[in-house]
Amino acid sequence: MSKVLFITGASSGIGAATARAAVKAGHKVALLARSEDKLNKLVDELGEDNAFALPCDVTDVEALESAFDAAVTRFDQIDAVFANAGLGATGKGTEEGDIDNFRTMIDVNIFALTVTCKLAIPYLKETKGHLFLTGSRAAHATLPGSVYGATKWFVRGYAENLMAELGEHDIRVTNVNPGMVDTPFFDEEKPDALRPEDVAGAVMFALEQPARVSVPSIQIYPMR
Ligand code: NJP
Repeated sequence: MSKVLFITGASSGIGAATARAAVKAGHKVALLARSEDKLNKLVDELGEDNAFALPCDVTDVEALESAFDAAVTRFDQIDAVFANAGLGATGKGTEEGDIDNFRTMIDVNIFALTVTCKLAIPYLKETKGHLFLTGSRAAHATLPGSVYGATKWFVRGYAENLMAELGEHDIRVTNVNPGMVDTPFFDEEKPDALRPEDVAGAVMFALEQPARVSVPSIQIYPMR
């Protein structure tokens, strides 16, 4: 059955790969990110019947609300929301880290993700839908002084709390925890890392499970 996915962080990396995998599987996608040009290119690639670009900064609550409205106006419903936008792995700890970077990571990885999940709930209640949150292997490790890692520990704990809240509405929650993935998240290529398509494949696996099956957490790591 065709589903409608609302994907943040869809202009590149894991979000764009998930959009491609979803459309290939016969689903429709609403695509959010700030880079309008990249979203428009992806819509051209995926087809206007299947994909809808919603350029916005996810830290802007009103813009996010409008994006949900526009997605439902366009596709009638939302079956899955992928709160995936995120950034910030500098490898630096708290002493060496940059304060503006701390603020951006907290704004996007924590605040915007939380608002995305909150705004998703009424739509997912209607469809008994599926909420995905992108966490990280960094939430299954201790990285000295890492604020980025700590934002992903938030995602891990928050996903568990959401599962406890949303289960009674038959909304499934999946926390996606990739190891290193070769995406624009890093300035340089990572040849031994996962490819974004690998993570997209894991997301699609969880999405396509029958309603009786919950996949609370995905851990997907490179072999090396
Ligand atoms: O990275 P990238 P990934 N408003 O840079 C968007 C996590 N993760 O796919 O706005 C709206 O290709 C940005 O779009 P734009 C990671 O923490 C990764 O690897 O146009 N959108 C782009 O589409 C993150 O949560 C690795 O710049 C905003 C997207 O976010 C998720 O995977 C490992 C935005 C980032 O895509 C996707 O990252 C891991 C804003 N304010 C977890 N700010 C890894 N790559 O190794 C950013 O464990 N975006």
